[in-house]
Amino acid sequence: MSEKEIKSLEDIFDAKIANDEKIEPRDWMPEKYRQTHIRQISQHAHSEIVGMLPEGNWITRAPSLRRKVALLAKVQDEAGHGLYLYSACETLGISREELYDQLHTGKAKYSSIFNYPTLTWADMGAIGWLVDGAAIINQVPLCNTSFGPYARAMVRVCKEESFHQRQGYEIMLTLCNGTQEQKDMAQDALNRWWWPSLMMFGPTDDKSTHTAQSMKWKLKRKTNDELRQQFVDQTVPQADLLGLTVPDKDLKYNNDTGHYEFGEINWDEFWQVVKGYGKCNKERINARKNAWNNGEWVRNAAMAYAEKEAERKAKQAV
Ligand code: FAQ
Repeated sequence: MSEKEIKSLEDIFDAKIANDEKIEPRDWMPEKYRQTHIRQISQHAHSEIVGMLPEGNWITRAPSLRRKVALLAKVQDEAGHGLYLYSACETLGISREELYDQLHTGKAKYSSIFNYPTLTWADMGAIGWLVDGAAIINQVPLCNTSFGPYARAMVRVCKEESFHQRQGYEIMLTLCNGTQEQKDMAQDALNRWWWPSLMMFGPTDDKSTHTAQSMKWKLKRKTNDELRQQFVDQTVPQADLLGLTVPDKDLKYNNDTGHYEFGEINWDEFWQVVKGYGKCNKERINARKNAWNNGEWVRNAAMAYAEKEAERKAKQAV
């Protein structure tokens, strides 16, 4: 392709971004745009399926049939989110096998939050309330992201995340209206999940490597710090309503700005977890690798069936 032809494709691409039109898989796009999307969408997909593990751990121990059904449905939803996202990612020209390989070999990241253990039933409440709450705040703007398949996947994901957030908050509410022991359990879960939830939004804007370019491409519609602030502003009043204390001695409402100011995040802890040294990193990756290896016969059987069906249809067509 001549330089002139590339320039004209770039102009069409830039005009689409400027006019808030969607970029679709068959459209020309800069190679860096494609790679950045593969990185973010695949990391998002991996987070969804690794994110099934901490809660899956509690399905057999849910305290009632009602709680079990809701938790089971939620964990299944996360698998569905992974599927929409892997499919969206595949439209960018990368195969599902390559994507899984990147997860299993540590080449691709997944959200830091899923490397923390789930120690009590209250953690199911805290995850729904805080982790899914943070996920919604991060993902609602992504419904308007510039790449069509990602934006469309996010619409359904967000609807389901909203149910997840409510089921978590309802668990917290029940515990907080229960015995002192139950309320203590809820407080302990908040103490352990609060700071990791703030870390989910990623490094501060001045340390974020991708935000500036991703904002220009309208992949990201809000910065990490903007979303984190929105989460704190929305969640602190919810903690007040539960009668719980947010574990941050520096937290205070600023009447002038209309926002909560909060304490320093432990970024050393964040980077340690991202680099693989969190409490559960090894366990999570091993669980995913085992699922992949144990599922080999299912994939083979499905492929063999698909091949036989194709052969049968080809014969019929003759
Ligand atoms: N964990 O330059 P930035 C869910 C990495 S919700 C690990 O700011 P970017 C629902 C980042 O990849 C959770 N790594 O990066 C659910 C980059 O490294 P790289 C998933 C992190 O992409 C609930 C480096 O740091 N949600 O799963 C994290 O512009 C309950 C520099 O960072 C999404 O993925 C982190 N927290 O902004 C499921 C949403 N933060 O790639 C089950 C879509 C940053 O250069 C149960 N993703 N890093 O090696 C995004 O919005 C963005 O990718 C951000 C990061 C905001 C996460």
